[in-house]
Amino acid sequence: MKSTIVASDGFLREHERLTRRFFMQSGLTGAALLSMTPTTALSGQEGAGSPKPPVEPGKAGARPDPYLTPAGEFRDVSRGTPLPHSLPDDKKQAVGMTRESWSLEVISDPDNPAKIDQPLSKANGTALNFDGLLKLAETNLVRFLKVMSCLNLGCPLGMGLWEGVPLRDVIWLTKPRENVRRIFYYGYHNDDPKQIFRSSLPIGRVLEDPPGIPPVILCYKLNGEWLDSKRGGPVRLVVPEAYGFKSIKWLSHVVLTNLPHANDTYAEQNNDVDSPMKTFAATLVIPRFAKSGEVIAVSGYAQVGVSGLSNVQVSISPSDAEPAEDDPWMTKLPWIDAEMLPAPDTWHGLNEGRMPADTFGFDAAGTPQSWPMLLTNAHWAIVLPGVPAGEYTIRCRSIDRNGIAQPLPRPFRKSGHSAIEAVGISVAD
Ligand SMILES: Nc1nc2c(c(=O)[nH]1)N[C@H]1C(S)=C(S)[C@@H](COP(=O)(O)O)O[C@H]1N2
Ligand SMILES: [Mo]
Repeated sequence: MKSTIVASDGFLREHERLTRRFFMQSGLTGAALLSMTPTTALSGQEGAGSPKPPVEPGKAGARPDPYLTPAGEFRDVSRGTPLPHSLPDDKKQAVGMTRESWSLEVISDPDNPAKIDQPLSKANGTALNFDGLLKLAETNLVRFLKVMSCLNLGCPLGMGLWEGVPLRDVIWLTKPRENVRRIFYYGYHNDDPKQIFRSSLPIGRVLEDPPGIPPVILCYKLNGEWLDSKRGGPVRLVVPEAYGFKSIKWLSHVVLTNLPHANDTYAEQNNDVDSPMKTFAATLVIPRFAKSGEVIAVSGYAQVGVSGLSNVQVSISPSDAEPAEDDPWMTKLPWIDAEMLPAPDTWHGLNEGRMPADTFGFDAAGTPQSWPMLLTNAHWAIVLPGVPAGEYTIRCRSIDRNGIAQPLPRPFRKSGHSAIEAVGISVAD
């Protein structure tokens, strides 16, 4: 039942820094901290990878510890042969994958036409170019934190500060009149229809934002830098509350359609394409061995989905007393509240470590208005009481802002990961 735990090195470093403070306050000594082994598999394969060596407390905090994932450290799940971001520069220039050559067409769907008066098209010479996009940003720039998470993986791909222009500003430029029920959109796909990777949204979601959720954006910056080719640059769509497949890279076309249903490429692979991000907890640092009667320090992160995060709970129970069959959601385990750790005080990777002004959910001083913040990662830690010798299983779960414990309220795999993670620990005298 052990789920995937994959994190970037940077993510672990930040985690070490946050948890060290907590464990020191809890009276844990350096030796106890030294015995902790991150469970993180860094190979990118489900359940694979060798455990990392123990954390050296002396080193934690000695170097920059990014909470934000540097662009190059995101996990990459892009499709395409060749991968569009691996094309040579002159080819990128020729196909519109550079800031100089990029343009976006916003047109009506010929099969299910939406009535729009002024399509943005290459044929009319009205397609939006990069300068035009930056012009829109002068009056309506949007920045928000979001964890990029793949519906089909058990662990986030990276945490970013995404910056761009609301997609609706560009939709309005086309003067839509009627019969607009959805949009679908895609990016450069080697001019091979078989390689197209398309996603879609109801027009209502583009025009209006649910409370506490930022707009859908045409994104051109990540962590304050131009969005690089690997992350979908020069321009990708970013849908804040959605799994990664809605955030199309190398964006080239937005189509307004009267089609009433989703036509995402991801739907063809048996995915629930209307599923916003779920809340779940996972461990990052957990001992595989412990001494009987001695406390056990465990820490991890939680992805904060659309229902928010109230807290994280951890259980330790004998491995031979597995959860009963009539308790599939494991509600009867001895759950103990963990401590949610504060937001980073320095945003390593951003200019001067500061969150820029006008970032969604932050005040003018660059402090988050609430934490944990929706659609980001939060860190937690706990010191479990000692137990007698034996084999144990440690589990963790999130409790969302509605008070609902993981894996509920949406336990099905094809709507995103939410299975409760289980890690074994041997306790000896
Ligand atoms: N054009 C294009 N956009 C794409 C994809 C793709 O294959 N092609 N993959 C999607 C999926 S499934 C995910 S999870 C995210 C991953 O974003 P990242 O590579 O920035 O982490 O990109 C999405 N956007
Ligand atoms: Mo994905």
